Amino acid sequence: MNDTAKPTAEQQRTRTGLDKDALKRAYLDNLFYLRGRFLEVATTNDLYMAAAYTVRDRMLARWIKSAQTYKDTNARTVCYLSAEFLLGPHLLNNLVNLGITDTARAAGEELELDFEAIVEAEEEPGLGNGGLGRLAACYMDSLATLQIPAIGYGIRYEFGIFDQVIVDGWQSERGDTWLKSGNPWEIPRPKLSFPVGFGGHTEQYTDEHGALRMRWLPSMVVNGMAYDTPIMGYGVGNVNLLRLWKSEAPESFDFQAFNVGDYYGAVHAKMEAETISKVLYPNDEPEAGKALRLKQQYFFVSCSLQDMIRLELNNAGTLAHFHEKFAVQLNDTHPSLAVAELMRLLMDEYLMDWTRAWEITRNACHFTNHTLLPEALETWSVHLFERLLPRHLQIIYEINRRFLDEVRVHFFADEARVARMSIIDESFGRRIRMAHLAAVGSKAVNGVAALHTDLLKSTVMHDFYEMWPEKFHNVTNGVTPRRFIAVSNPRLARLITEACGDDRWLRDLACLKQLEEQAEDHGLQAQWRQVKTAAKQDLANWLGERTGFTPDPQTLFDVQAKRIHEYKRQHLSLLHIVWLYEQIKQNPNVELTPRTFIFGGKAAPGYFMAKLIIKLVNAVGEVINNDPQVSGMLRVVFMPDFNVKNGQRLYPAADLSEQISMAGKEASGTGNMKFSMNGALTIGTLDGANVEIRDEVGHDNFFLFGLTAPEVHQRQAEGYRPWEVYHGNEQLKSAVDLIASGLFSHGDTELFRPLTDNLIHSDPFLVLADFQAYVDCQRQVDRAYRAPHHWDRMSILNTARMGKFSSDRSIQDYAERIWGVAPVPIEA
Ligand code: CJB
Repeated sequence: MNDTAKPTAEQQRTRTGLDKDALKRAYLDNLFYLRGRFLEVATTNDLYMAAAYTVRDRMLARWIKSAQTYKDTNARTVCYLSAEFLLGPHLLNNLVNLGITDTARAAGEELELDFEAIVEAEEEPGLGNGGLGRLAACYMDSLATLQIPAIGYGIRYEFGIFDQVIVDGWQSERGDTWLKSGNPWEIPRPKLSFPVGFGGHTEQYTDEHGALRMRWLPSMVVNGMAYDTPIMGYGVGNVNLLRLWKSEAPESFDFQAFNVGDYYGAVHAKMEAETISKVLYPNDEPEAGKALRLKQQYFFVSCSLQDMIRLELNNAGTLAHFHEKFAVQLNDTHPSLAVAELMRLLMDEYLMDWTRAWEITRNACHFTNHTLLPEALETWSVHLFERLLPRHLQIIYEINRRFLDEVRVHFFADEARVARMSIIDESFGRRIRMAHLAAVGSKAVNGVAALHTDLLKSTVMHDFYEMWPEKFHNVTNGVTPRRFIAVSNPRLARLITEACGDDRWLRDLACLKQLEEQAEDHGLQAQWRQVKTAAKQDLANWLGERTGFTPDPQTLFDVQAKRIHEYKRQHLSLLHIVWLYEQIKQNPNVELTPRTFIFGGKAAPGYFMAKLIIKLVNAVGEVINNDPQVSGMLRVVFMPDFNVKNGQRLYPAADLSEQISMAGKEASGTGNMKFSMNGALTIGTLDGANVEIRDEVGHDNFFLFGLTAPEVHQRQAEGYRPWEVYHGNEQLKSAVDLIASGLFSHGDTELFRPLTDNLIHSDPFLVLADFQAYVDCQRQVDRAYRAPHHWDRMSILNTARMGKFSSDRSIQDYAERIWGVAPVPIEA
């Protein structure tokens, strides 16, 4: 290496070349120098770590070049603030994005390594609960691929989402230990850390210009330390940054306390600081009131904004153009404290006046809403704020005071509306409505699918929409075809590339349209079916090893995989299964398409009904799978521990994708897109993005059933009486009764009572109301599957018409309509 300590081009080529020999050499080097091992004695983890370092090394030069170019060109940068990033395994994804999967495989073969076992050894970072966190990860992939300068900011949870194991049919949670064997993808930055205060009080003072100012004297300060992960774009030189914050005590020991003999107290303070980033809250829709969760939110928001301010001051020397430099996207309300924190930093730390600070804040922030569920709309008690964030409370009061004056003028003396729109909810104790704070403090507000945005505008944010119609946008969600086709379903990726003539579709998913012309081609259909059957066989083998039950790949694989929640209605599918079981028992010759029902998903640990639904799936499976009379016709299996990695096994193998939420409840859904891209047909309600998926793939290629959102609303407004539905439908009644009878619970008639009683007497998600329509629709599915050419054609058309649901399209929408950012290309 020369004096400037920068590797020459030649050194870099031999050190980080992409050819097979360079990969082999680097791999053995890394194994030796970073793991202290040679091939004969290396553990699987050593082999994986060496592979990860070898791949990471190949991203570093591009990463540095990206950062340097973004800085030199002073590029406008997206800052995606999210409490969750559900990344999934890195290794194979990075190989695909670097375009060296085949080379790496060949290098591995020459070294006599088991490539699949090495890929399999990676423990995924489960830093998210479900859709919202995975969406953030897809968006990071697309931002890099579209060459848009971006930083993802979040929390480096030591424990991510729990691992799910099934014990006696019940979900049991195990702590996630993703960091146990080390994380080769991150680079710790011990010197890059920021102080974050909590508690204490505020005081007024007069600055040197005679102006009255506020300062906050927190009673506790923690540090947030940066851990950086490179996010590689596909087929480009751009590598963006994911920066996650870990909380630490400012000093590992409080020496003063130590000196007076309070050793325990000193260590305790350190532990308390570290608690903040210790664990992800395992609810996919937030639960109210947990002080630690508010601390987590403030912690990562403050670190992230301080970091942006540092970057801008380094570059521009002033914060006057902060909002021109950064487009800050708030992923749901979890980071909405950014509005108050940016105001505080600009005014209290950088001595800006209110008007200027507000102008910057309102133009920097943008807000995405991801749910209309009332229980998920975050509020925090004023009391908690007083205790933890007294300065922010003052700022929020002032934002609200000014905002409500605007409301009064705009809606001329409509005090009822003022109360509805206020950031402070005065109705049940005083609470801060985080969605209102985010909406007031943002330049744009968006929903995540057309229907969801319409409902947002007509219900929970209606007043805001009336006041600022131009602020509201729809950006329909999307998913990355790199991870969800190329990485998860390489056979399908190869077939598509062959059929399309090239692999441009991976960068421009609309190219899949070319497949349409060949949808009737029996040659392609046969290959298509082979690919699907092979994926089903892989999944069957995996399930066999994990659950002891190996499904038959010749049966229709009917899959519902997502968080377990009553609004998603896994129990609607269960009622159908029980009904089918009865049909076969009563008439063994009944004409049915043999099916395997596969469920997957985690329940929030404190959500009793969701856990009971998991138990019911397993209980029904146990009885049905052991009944020789229905073998070959009906099977039910629960895939344990649904996460990104296991999802990648499911999407390619599904024939039918269940998207059966009560209309109006699922904001978008993204699993629906992953299944459909992989050629599964959807049975679904007109909810979330299903509406748009159906419009894209064609109404004939989608199995639609159930009440629409307005019909749901009407049914509920009229006074929905589920017991009337139950008594009015013989088949439905007998399915519910069979569950209650104890048949699936070894005679215990109490076990599933909470579920059956809830359905009969309350049924908040209209399961019973949609039952008959669902069963009828499933009959159509049955018939369609028995006509293989027809089915294959529909399957091909589903994939062919999924262009709209690439996250590249979503990011393009955000870039053009919301952020106003342009690509900064870095050559590969
Ligand atoms: N969502 O995963 C979450 N967590 C929340 O707290 C709120 C919403 C989901 O976000 C996804 C991404 O936008 C949506 O597709 C999904 O419908 C929604 O439930």
